[in-house]
Amino acid sequence: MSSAFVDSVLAAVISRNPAEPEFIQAVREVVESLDPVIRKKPEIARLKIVERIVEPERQVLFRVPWVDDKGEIQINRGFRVQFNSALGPYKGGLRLHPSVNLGIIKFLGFEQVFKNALTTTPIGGGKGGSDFDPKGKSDNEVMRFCQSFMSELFRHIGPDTDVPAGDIGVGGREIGYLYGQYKKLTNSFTGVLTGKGLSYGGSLARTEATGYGLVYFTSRMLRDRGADWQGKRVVISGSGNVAIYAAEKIQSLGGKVVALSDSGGYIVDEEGIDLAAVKRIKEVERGRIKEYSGDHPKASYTEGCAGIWAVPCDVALPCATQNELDGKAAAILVKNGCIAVAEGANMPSTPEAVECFLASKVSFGPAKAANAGGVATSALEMCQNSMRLAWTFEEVDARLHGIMDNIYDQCRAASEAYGAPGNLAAGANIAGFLRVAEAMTAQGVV
Ligand code: NDP
Ligand code: 2IT
Repeated sequence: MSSAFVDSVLAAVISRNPAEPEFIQAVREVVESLDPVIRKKPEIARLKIVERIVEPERQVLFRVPWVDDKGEIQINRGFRVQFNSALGPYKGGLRLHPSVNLGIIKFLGFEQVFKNALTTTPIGGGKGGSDFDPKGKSDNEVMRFCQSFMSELFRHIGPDTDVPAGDIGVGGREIGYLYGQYKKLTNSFTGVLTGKGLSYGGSLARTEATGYGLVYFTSRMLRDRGADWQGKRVVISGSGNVAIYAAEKIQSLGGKVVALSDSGGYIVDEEGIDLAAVKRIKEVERGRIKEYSGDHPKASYTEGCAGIWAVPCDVALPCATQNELDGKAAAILVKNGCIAVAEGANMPSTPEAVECFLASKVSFGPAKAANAGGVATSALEMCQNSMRLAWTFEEVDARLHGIMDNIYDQCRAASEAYGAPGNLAAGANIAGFLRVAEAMTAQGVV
């Protein structure tokens, strides 16, 4: 829905942030759903909360020089966008991928603000990363890059200021190197990064949290349709951290994951994906999903990742990257009888795809709600670090489950209170926004 208010906010964002299509897309999606909020609460417009919320509090861009194994000097660009600290220290991941630019980090940081608000844990929103490509690099090259990246980043972060974590291309190995360099430069052992190894302050269940949380959220979507995971055919894009642990939880609940992908292509295994093999290929060998078909002769591999949405399924979970599922793919999913789509990745569905799901009465779980389990568990890691205590896997998982249920309830309640019953995308935007807006209002014009 559009109004003079929405149009004027969007026009200003577009003119101030040209050439940042992903950021504009993310802002448009949120701001358009705020129309009923502005009508009900005129003080939001008077205090210019929306106009303030679309402007990052601080953006840091820096040079990241490092020396490769051949002795050649390489130069990458580093980013940290500290978007909003109304609810707590900036919190959000670091992405290492050649496609990274300021607009992508801003879209991710903007989404993170509302996602983190939905978790109800005390964290603001931020995001960072670099156009460094970890693929094909040696461990030593990755270490030298991470050390150089942290040599600048360390002055901008801190356990009560800004707490980065992982995202695409940043897992346990990278967090370890980043943490080591931070510790050396500051001579302090703090909870400044999350996703740490268990031997130096990490939390049990953080590795699993985004995927498990996504499945807990989707379980609620299915329950509202009188359904569960038993016997469901599931297609998951990606084969990284989020995809693998979503698949693991689905299998334990009786669902059958039949397809996974990476940026090269996708595999289909009608017998159900052998997750131990995927973990070996992806987590241990850092290989390609194509290798799965080598020792699984009944499985097929298809070049190109976009075709995965044509594999018939009951539930689809896009868990790779932004705009990976477009209107055409959405229409095919609907035609094949898909009943639920939940976003493990950030903004994986294009606006046309979201429109198609909503119009076709497919249950749709938006990223900022459905994938919030990762950052929620990061907040639990911060909490354990502050207490200098470590909870059991069961304790962290139970808290995660409770947080995902609570996010689902917030989304549903907001969708009903603001005239879009059952539209969880609108509900997530409104519930997340209201929490940040209340804190910003209380804290004055800062
Ligand atoms: P990983 O790096 O572990 O895995 C990423 C997966 O997505 C890989 O299979 C990768 O394939 C694929 N992929 C990445 N970029 C592209 C692309 N441009 N086209 C096609 N496939 C691509 O990352 P995560 O699993 O951690 O992250 C996946 C998504 O989930 C991202 O959108 C991230 O922002 C989001 N997310 C992550 C959270 C976390 O805690 N890690 C929390 C919440 C959201 P390939 O190896 O070929 O590049
Ligand atoms: O998109 C995300 O929520 C993440 N990459 C996780 C961020 C975090 O701080 O754990």
